[in-house]
Amino acid sequence: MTRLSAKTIPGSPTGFAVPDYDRSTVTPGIVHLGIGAFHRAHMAVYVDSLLATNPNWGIVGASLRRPDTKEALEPQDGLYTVAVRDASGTKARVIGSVLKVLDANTQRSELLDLMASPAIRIVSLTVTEKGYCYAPATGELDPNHPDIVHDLANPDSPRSAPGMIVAALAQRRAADVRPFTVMSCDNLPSNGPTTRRIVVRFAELRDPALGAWVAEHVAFPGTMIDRIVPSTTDADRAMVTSLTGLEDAWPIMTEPFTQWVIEDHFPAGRPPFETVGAQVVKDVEPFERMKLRMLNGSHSTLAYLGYLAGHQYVSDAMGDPAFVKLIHNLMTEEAIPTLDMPGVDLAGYRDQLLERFRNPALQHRTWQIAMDGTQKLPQRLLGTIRDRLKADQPITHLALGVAAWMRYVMGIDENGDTIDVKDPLAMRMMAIAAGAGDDPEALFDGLSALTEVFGTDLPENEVFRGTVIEHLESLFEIGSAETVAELVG
Ligand code: CS2
Repeated sequence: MTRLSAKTIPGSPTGFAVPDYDRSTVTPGIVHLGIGAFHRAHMAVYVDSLLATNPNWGIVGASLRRPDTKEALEPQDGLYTVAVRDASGTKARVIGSVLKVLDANTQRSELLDLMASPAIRIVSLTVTEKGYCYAPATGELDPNHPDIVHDLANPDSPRSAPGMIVAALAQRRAADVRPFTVMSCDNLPSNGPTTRRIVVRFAELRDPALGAWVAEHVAFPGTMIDRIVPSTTDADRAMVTSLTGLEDAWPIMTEPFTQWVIEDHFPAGRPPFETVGAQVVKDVEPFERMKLRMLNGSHSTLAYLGYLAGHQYVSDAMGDPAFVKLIHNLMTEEAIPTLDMPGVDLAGYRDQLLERFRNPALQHRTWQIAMDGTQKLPQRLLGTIRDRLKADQPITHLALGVAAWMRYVMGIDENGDTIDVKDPLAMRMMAIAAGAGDDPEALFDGLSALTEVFGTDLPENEVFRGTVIEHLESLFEIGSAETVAELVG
């Protein structure tokens, strides 16, 4: 089988799309840290659409942890296939915007030199929540995080995203080169201001004068990013080959829907993202909050309850009408009332989300979404819960999501089988769960004492405590599916 590459890609293929520009004329303008599946299904696709008219905005991607993306894409000259799937079929498109992938561990100075060069005007990132080395409850840099400790001791050979951004900014400052704009594309709360706080703090810890320079000169626009991207399987690889006739070591599976809302704050310049479907706005925060609380809050709730009920995929959980009703109610009764978005049809947004979650072709594993819950719960469920508690409003559905997470991180499913809990705090949580046994109160008290997740207010709140414990009792007694059915009754 022929491998996808610059040499083998057909000029005018049938049945799939290829770049509509001459890749040899494209030069890098963006460095992207964390070149995983999400970036390749989202921002890289928007950039691919604008390179024909804006060829100086190509992307160089960097992997911070593993070299696997580089290994897959290098023999393909950076080319890869995006397969857009729904019940009506699959559409394939080869994306050419990623010019090169660097492995930050072995090509660190090449990466930092590129980031320091004047041609790079944007450094964007999708390093997942935990890549920011922060305390999720407060959004502040964690100075005791092992990567931050390492990077402060070795500022010229950083391994964290904040360390790398600051190392490159320091080089630019020393060379009198205007700073790049830092654009987070992760699901953090207020991702622009949060990234700014973390990067400025790291720079201050390195050198107060550098911190002041970063605070004064570097822009951190916020973004709301949305596209569902399940991880790729071998069956997906075979399916893509059957569509294109070319072997692709790492194609990307996604849904037809895509959304990108960007705060217009790019003093170093930006490509005309609005010409390729992005919304460029003055204030992105309302959009972020809507998406995190409605989409991601429902997603995590479906993931924990769905996994416990034996559903492998989100679309399987959506096959149970009680689950559909649960997240419909969660959004309508508990999330939407906390949002202030005049002129936006939030009920329409909810219905579109329910439809997206039903997409049977996506095969999005509940286990995938369940990952890193400690980093996700604050912005997906706990912020909404706080707002509602302050207003004396019920939190029944949201609290079930939290209880299901607590039940899930015990690491044993309803059949007594082990759950592979992936989370930076997994070891601590296993120890807490082992100490608590099947006592819901002890489990709640142990897990809610993780102040970097719950803060100090929530564990002490009697309504929160009582509601979560009640749900936990039910999860222990009758299991997830029955608990959901009873609640929506
Ligand atoms: C998901 C998100 O894995 C997860 O936690 O909730 O990745 C979700 O699919 C995206 O945010 C959709 O835009």
